[in-house]
Amino acid sequence: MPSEQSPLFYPDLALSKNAYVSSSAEYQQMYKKSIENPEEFWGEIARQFHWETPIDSDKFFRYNFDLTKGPIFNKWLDGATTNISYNLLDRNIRNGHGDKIAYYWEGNHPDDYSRLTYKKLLEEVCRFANVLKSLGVKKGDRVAIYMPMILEAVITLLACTRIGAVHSLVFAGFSSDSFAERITDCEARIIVTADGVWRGEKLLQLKSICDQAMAKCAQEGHNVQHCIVVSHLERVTSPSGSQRHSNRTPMTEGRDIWWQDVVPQASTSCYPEWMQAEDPLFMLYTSGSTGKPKGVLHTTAGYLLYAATTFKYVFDYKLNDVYWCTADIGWITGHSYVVYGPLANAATSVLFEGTPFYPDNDRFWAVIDKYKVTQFYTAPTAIRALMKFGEQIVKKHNLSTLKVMGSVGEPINPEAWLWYYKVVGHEKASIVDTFWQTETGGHVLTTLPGALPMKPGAAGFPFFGVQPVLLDENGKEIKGEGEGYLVFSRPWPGLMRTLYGSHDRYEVTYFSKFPGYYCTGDGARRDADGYLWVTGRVDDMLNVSGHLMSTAEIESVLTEHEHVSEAAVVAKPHPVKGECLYCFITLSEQGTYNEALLKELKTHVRERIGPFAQPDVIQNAPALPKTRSGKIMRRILRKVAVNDREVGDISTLAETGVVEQLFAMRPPNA
Ligand code: 6R9
Repeated sequence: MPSEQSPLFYPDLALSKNAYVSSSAEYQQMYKKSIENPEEFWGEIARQFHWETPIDSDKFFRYNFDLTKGPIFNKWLDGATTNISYNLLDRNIRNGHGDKIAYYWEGNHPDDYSRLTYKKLLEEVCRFANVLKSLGVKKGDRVAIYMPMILEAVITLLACTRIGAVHSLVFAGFSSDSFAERITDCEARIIVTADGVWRGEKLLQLKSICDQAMAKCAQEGHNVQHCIVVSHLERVTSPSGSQRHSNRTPMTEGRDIWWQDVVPQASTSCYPEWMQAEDPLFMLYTSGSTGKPKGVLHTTAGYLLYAATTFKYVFDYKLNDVYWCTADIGWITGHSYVVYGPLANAATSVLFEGTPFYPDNDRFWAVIDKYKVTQFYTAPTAIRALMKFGEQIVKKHNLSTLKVMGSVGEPINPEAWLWYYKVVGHEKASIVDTFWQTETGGHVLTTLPGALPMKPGAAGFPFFGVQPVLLDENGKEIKGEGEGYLVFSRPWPGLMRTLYGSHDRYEVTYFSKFPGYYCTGDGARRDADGYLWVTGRVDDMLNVSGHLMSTAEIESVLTEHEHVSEAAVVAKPHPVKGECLYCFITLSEQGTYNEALLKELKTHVRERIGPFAQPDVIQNAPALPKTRSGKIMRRILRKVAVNDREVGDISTLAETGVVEQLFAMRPPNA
């Protein structure tokens, strides 16, 4: 494990000099203020935004993190009213940024690109807001979204915020089953999607997935009233050349509406709905360790402050910079750092529809070169995948504009960090390894690019207002060097407020393990220099290419198969994906372990959850290692997965012979 012996990498002097925060001392000073005087710290930031009803300083923030003292709550700027789209668009236009580019859109095919200014974005947002209104969408209603990386996706999110509707975006890589479950859970009556999208050379028929999802919802008694469909395929270039794809998806009369039939004629002005600071802004599902997804709910004022402030300081964004986050808008990174954070800072961003590998493996570098990107934000899994193609392909492009490069989604291994730093960033750009979660709304641990030296693999230090604590199993604080559960002892504005429709589950999941603390579910160690190293999940969660999923959700899908009586899933380290799924299945008497069964199971997981969840290995396990109380010992399964016979103490197992049997039965390709 890397440690305090790791080399320190200092920020480039010129970058440091011009940065918002230029030194460790300056960071310490600001951090201290944010902890000791949050009203003043966040109040100064809040004053840069528009409040229709002013902030009541008596209600600046309130919280309870201790279940023994009553319900858990966390409120910021209660009583103030505002509208997010107004702050992101109208306010920036009033400040003279109307003609500034909000997004450069870069299509899957390099021939397809466009751009949108702040002024035009506001017009489009108003148009679509008016369409939603005309379909009866009101403040507080949920709108489910299943969209690719196109400008209409951003427009849809902001149109919801314009009228106070709560958006619930589902990553367009989830299966129809997963989408249906999420539509029903949030009771959305309106869906927004596109007919389809090219991802590399693959065509994804998004609207047919929505059709299947809507049919499933109907079976559950939930009827979707309208599905608005962007006609996208016929305006883009297909991989086979310039011919357009005009195979239009079937539309259900009375329910389905083409975006292009209703949006262009709608009015370009729409008065914003003034929202209470604590009114819901959006929900976003994340995997829960019981298997049922959790609808993480973020509210208005606090989220705005936090997304805006983290974006500004962590990427050190200046007005002429061009910023690019490669995350899909279906994930929290896309919400906070493709949409809300950048727009709150009047930033110019790249919105990229494609993949790093199309038309060639240098697409990321080509796009950075094309738009002269200054801040680039991606995931370790992408870096590891691109490292394989060597340095030459990177060097073909001019990447000298890069100042800050971010990493997110999982711990970054030092090897990938060094490659990113040396080959992509020319040892000049600072790396920010941002640790955070869907639940935290924005970055909570990172270094600031001009202020603090970096250590490859360490997330670093808390962002302003964030107070991390390491606890041991008994809840005792580990001060100084050491490793433990990563928890937070006080709220910051962007921390989620509840799980949609299930405040009990919210309290139990995040606040019951250690009274008084928000529990991340990750472990971390603090080194002698105070750097925090996130070591990964301590609960039953898996992180495959930055996609978080629970063992329980995969296991329950595997056991849906009539011949699988029991399943246990563990993470196995993977050179590109970070982790991959290693599954153990116990078959029923009728079942036979063969190629056909493995194929069926893999397809089933893809269909029920999504392609990203496909198992890499499925091993036959006549029995699973269990304690006498029947608890599966995943610790042992993780050893089997990596073929490490140092399994440690197995005396608590009901049957010790199981372990040897599992090692003997490892599939040859595992
Ligand atoms: C933003 C996002 C959250 C989980 C989190 C942790 C892992 C994210 C990380 C990281 C180490 C980093 N994670 N960033 N681990 N270093 N820089 O990814 O949200 O999808 O909710 O995942 O991802 O395990 O708990 P989300």
